[in-house]
Amino acid sequence: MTAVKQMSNFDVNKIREDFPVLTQTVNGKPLVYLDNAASSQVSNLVIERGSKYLAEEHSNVHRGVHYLSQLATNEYEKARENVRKFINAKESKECIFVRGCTEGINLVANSYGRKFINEGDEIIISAMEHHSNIVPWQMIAEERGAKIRVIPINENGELVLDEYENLLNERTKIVAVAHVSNSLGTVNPIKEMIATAHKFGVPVCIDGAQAVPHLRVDVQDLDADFYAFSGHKMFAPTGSGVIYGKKEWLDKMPPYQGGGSMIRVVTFEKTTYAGLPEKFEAGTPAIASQIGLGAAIDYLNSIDLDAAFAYEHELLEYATEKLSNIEGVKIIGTAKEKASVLSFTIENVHPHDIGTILDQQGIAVRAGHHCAQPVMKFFDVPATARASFAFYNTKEEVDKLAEAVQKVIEVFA
Ligand code: C6P
Repeated sequence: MTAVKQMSNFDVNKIREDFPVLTQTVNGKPLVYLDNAASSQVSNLVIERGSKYLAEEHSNVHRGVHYLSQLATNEYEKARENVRKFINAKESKECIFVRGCTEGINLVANSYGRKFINEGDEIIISAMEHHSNIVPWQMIAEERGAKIRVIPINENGELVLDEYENLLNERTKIVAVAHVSNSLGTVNPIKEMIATAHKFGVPVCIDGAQAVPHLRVDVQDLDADFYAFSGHKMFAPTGSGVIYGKKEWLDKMPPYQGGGSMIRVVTFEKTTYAGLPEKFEAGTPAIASQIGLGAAIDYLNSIDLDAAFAYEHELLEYATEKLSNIEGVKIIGTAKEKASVLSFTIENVHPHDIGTILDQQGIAVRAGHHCAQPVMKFFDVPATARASFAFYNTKEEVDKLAEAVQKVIEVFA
């Protein structure tokens, strides 16, 4: 047995007071919420901000001269500015509000794809992508007569970077890759990968859904051309999300959807479009949710975020050690650089049974293919059980997870 390390001094109990959902019991046991990669929980600050908006500010944005509409517009744009600062975009108009990471990637695939991808061109993705970063590219590739090329992974769940370099060529029109894998937890060296693509003049679209809630992200430092993420995985409500795009690209790209708000002049003969970001925000947006995202960022800025991220990483290491020490448990995804996610299988037990038995103990994990079927195929498993951590989780919760996993093994022995 390997010795288990001590945790840092991060005051997790104080942080937990900010998240009311964590105080409940489930199946008669205190809730242990370890499904943060699917959706993380929201703090009181976000709940209160949402209530205030609905009680006092609710109105449509960018449309009215009246007081409430102006108020809602100001708050909505303040949220965008919060996002800009949080990811260090140059301008807030480079941060397009979308429903989530999926919509953000679809926006780039459709808009960039229809303009820049042609017959015989190539799109590079990786073997560890979530379906959201596979299917939109397959759809546009089929429409435009382009080919999908895939960066392979190794047994640890790391990208084979030599192969990546070999895939890049004059036919490559875009690279789309995850910052952090949702099924393996691997943190990819995207800064280096972006620099490599840029040597070929190829833009890169990063799926940041699992990165923004766990790592500092600076889109200018990364030199990312596009960067997509979802609010509901970063302590904000569902329906909020962002696709960041460099202005140089977004200016050249056609609108993704047509409708209200994204136009300058409409006649039956011709329509001209609004500038950024409105060009990409057709129709009434998810105003309350995006304001909630702004509040979630306020919350993250109010805590010692670097300490929180470091603590969460220690928790992942602690959990990895604990589960690795249980006979019959196999960790899927053993990359050197990992964040938040611990996928595992238990010999002769289906992951859905693991999920059900853990739920009986009040422990929420995800069991399934995690919308990453090619990853499951690579590791030759039908599914995995996945514990995913946030900075409000505790060492005691990891202990409960390990005990419950032991119980699963006993039940099925
Ligand atoms: N992963 C999970 O349990 P949306 O659904 O648009 O908010 O996010 C899609 C998405 C894109 N990329 C990655 C890396 C993701 O992890 C996700 C969502 C959830 O792993 C739900 S399948």
